[in-house]
Amino acid sequence: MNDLNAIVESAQVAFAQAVTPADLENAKALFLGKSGRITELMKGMAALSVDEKKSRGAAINLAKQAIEAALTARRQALADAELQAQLRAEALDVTLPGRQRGQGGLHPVSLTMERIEAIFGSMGFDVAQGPEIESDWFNFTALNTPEDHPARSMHDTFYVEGGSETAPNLLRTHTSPMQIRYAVQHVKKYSSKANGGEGHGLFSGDMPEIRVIAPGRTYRVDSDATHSPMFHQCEGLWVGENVSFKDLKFVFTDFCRTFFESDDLVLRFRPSFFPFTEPSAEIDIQFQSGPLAGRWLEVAGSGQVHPNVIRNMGLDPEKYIGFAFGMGPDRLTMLRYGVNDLRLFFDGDVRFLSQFQ
Ligand code: 2NM
Repeated sequence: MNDLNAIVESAQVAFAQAVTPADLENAKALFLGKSGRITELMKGMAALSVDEKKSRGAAINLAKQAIEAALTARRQALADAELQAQLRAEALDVTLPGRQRGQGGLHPVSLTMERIEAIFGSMGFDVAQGPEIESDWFNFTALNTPEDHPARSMHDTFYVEGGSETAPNLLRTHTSPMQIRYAVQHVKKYSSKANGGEGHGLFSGDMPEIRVIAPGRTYRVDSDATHSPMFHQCEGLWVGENVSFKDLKFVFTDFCRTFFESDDLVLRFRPSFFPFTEPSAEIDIQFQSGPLAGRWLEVAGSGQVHPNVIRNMGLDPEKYIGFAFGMGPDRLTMLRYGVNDLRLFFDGDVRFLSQFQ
């Protein structure tokens, strides 16, 4: 019987040394396979007597059962170990915070535009938007800009293919053409024979005042640290029967103090020239506190709308008068947030842009 015990023991050792299921099946073949140790012993019984077969057979069967039991136990142990390894590998830390979805936000210049629209909106100004590809008429002629004005040259203005008397042929260099479009629509809406013109085709009847701002993209042939070929503008227009420079001063002072959240901010109107206004003035502001205190900063151009422009709106300049102004939201954004390079606004770098959320 010692031989059988020795076989069982060596099977247990072989099974214990198997570290993978394949190892284990190979070890099993050595003992229980077709030419394994146990099978060989069975074959060796052929020469034995009937009695000897009985006792020897029973002993071999016991050994075989012991080996099968060891095999089953080892199979289970390897399967358990594999499951444990898999569970460890696939472990989830359910206490980790989830990954947040990136939140988008408005561009700093868009934030400024919205701010400008909200402030002027609260003062009763409408917001008008229109074409960026304009005709020569709306961009220059209607705005009293002479044929030989340098702004019309190809060094300053982007011209596009085609173009005729009525067709668009350039990228607007300011948003004032939209002021003309808006005013013409406004005048058409209120003019009728009942309260209409005087024979010269110009409207001198009753109408609500024109109060509008035109924010949007504008284009000029210019590119350096402080000029971008595409930039933003917001122009304002207030036309009525009794609108004066003092209204412009009041409205723009109120706007600047609200926009910059600075109640003691001071304005200065400096004489200037624009073809579409007469008289004209640059508007400078001065902060009384903060990093920019004491310096005069130019923020807008302005003036009383030229009678020729009033006429091109379809209005009688003997009756109607108004003021207009134009400012650069890109520059206002730089001042408000302390940004020193205009190009940062147009690079699209999220590390810069995300700071405004
Ligand atoms: C400026 C400066 C001064 C302006 C004039 C007009 C219009 F349509 F009434 F003629 N819109 N905007 C204007 C006046 C714009 O920008 C520096």
